[in-house]
Amino acid sequence: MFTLPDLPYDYKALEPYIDEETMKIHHDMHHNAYVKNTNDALAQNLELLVMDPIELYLSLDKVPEQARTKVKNNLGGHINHTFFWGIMCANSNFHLPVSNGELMKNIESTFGSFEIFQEKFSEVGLGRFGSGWVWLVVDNGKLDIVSTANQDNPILESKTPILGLDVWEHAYYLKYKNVRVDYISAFWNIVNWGKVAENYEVGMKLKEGGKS
Ligand code: MN3
Repeated sequence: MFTLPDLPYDYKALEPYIDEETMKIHHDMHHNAYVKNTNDALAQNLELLVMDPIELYLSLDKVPEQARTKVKNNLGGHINHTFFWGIMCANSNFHLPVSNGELMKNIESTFGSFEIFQEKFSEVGLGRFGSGWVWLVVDNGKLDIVSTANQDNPILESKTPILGLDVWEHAYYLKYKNVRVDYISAFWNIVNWGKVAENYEVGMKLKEGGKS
C-alpha cells in the first residue's frame, strides 16, 4: 500500500504565499485521493503495491491494462505532490541559488540570467492550458523548462525534474482565483533551493546511461 507522507512543514508554513487552507485541502484531500485511488486500482495486484512508487511508475507495463491509466494518473499525482512539498520551504532565501555555484552557473549559461530563467518558467507555466505542471529538468545533462499535462511526470520522458510547480487550479484558486501569474510569482519566495540543488546533482549524475 502506498501511504500519504506528512508535509515536511506545518500547513501554514508557506503563508502568505500559499495559504493554510489551500495546503490542507491540497495535501489532505487531493494528494490523499491520489494515494487512495492508486491503492484501489491495484487492490488485485498486491505485488505492485510493495514496489517503490517511482520504480512502478517507470514500469507501468506491469499494471493490468484496464487499471493502467488510473494508475498512471494517480501514482503520478502521488509522486508529483511528494516531490512538490519537498522543493518548497518556509523562509526561502531568494538568493540562495547564488550560493549554489554549479546550479546557478548552469542556469545563467543556459537561460542568460536567473531573471530570464524565472520569466521563461512563468511563461511555460502560464502557457499550460488546463491542468498540469511546469518543471525545471535535467535532460541528458542539460537544463530545460518543460510542462506536462495532468499528473504526468517528466521522468516518463527520461528527464529528471529538479524543480516543479503545480499549476492545477486547486493549487492556487482559493487565494489567487484565476490569476495564475500571481501564484507563480509568489512561488519564488518559497522555493527550497537547497533541495533543488540536491536534485540537480542527482540529475547530472544520471547523464551517463540515462534511466534503466
Ligand atoms: Mn495538486
